[in-house]
Amino acid sequence: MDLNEHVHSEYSDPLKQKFESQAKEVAKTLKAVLKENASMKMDEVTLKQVFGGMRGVKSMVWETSQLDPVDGIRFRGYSIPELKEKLPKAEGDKEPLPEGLFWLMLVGEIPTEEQVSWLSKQWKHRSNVPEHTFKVLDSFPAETHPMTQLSAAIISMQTGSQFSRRYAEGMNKSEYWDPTYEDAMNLIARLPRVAAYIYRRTYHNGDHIAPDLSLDWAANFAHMLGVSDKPDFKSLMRLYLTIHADHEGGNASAHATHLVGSTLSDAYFALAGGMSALAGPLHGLANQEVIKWIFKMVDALGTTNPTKEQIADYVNSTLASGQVIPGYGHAVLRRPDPRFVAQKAFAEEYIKDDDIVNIVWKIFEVVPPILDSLGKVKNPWPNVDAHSGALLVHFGMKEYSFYTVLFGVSRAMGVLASLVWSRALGMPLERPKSVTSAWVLEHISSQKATV
Ligand code: CMX
Repeated sequence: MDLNEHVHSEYSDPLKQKFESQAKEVAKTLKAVLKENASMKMDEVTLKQVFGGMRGVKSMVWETSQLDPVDGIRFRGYSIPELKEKLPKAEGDKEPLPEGLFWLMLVGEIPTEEQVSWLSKQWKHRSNVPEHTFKVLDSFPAETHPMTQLSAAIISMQTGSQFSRRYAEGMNKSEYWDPTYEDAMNLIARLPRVAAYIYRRTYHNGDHIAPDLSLDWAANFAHMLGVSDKPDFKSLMRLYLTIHADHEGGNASAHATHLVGSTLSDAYFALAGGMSALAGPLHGLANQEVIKWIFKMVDALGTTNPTKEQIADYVNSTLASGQVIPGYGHAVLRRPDPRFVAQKAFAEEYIKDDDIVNIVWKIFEVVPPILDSLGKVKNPWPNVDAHSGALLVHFGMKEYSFYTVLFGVSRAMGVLASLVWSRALGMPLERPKSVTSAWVLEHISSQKATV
């Protein structure tokens, strides 16, 4: 038995109890509904969708959040402005505590201050990272991309998976959700320490900063990163880690976690799969690409105060060289991303006259009409990644290759809360049907012949 397990077995767990009673109810209802309506059509799939990355095909259940193309993300029905208003906050801060969002995603209720403080303490108790994980990280060359290090660190902690151990011991199916919950809680608790370790070894000569267990989850992470002593940086981390947590189930990191988890791989394997998806430039890596692109623009133009005309020329040259404008466009959204809007509001409140923030705001005016004029981009508006880098640079974190790790620490909360739900609802192995292109051509001819 590891130390963490010993510590939390002595605590009664109100979140787990609440989840269990809710999940049992939901599972019972869904079983009956499914039996009665099994053949009801949920969607029709077109050829364009088959070749077009399955956009919009309704084919999975994801309890923790839902995305509307116009209104944006809602976590258990709550928009980001509502979360900012209703979730418990640290003393003297206006930003929500991510612990509160995890509670909400898992059981669908806005937690009380006491419940959030209980969860904060739980994660502290569970935050001990195994020694071999640090050894695995230390074995990587310093220039290894931080997302490679993050995935490896997550996989290295799989040695402590309670799900895998209990499965090997012959656990009953009805219990799968329980060790998945334990694995999820342990993983989320440890990620800030792991991520901060990656940051300090990669960019600060391994000069590590010990955790401060008097702080909440996000503030302790900010502390261990050692980027800025300003309380506003802790506020930013609380907001950042809240808004990046979940974006319904079809996005690549969520879907990858879900797919891997559906094989009854444990939460460590599943999250590492999700993080590998997040590491792609069309998804989470876009946050580093945005700031890299802005830095290159500043260099090329020779000014940190470019005019809108200069920015437009730079945007056009990026497009002409066959590259996308990072931070713009989205597979589902059709309006400025509310996560972009929340970060802009943060900058308006906390940051005055910052060159890179000002550039981000000018880009926001310049890029949408240009993308619109291409006539093919479905959403010319900024997504979450368009703003986050500028806020981090403001507080002194210029090492943009680390940014996707921050996204990953947050995303773990949503995808792991959903994994616990998938196990509780007995979701089966995911196994859609594929066809060859020859089959598609034949199918088209036979369909036409019957008309
Ligand atoms: N710059 C230039 N062209 C873009 C574009 C952008 N920001 N966004 C879309 N397009 C292009 C696509 O490349 C595609 O062109 P082709 O037909 O020549 O291949 C066309 O517009 C249609 O694409 P779409 O249907 O509007 O967008 P998709 O659903 O296929 O892709 C996304 C969505 C996010 C991958 C795309 O908008 C993009 O590449 N954006 C830049 C990268 C980015 O910011 N990713 C982060 C998304 C948020 C996240 O997951 O973190």
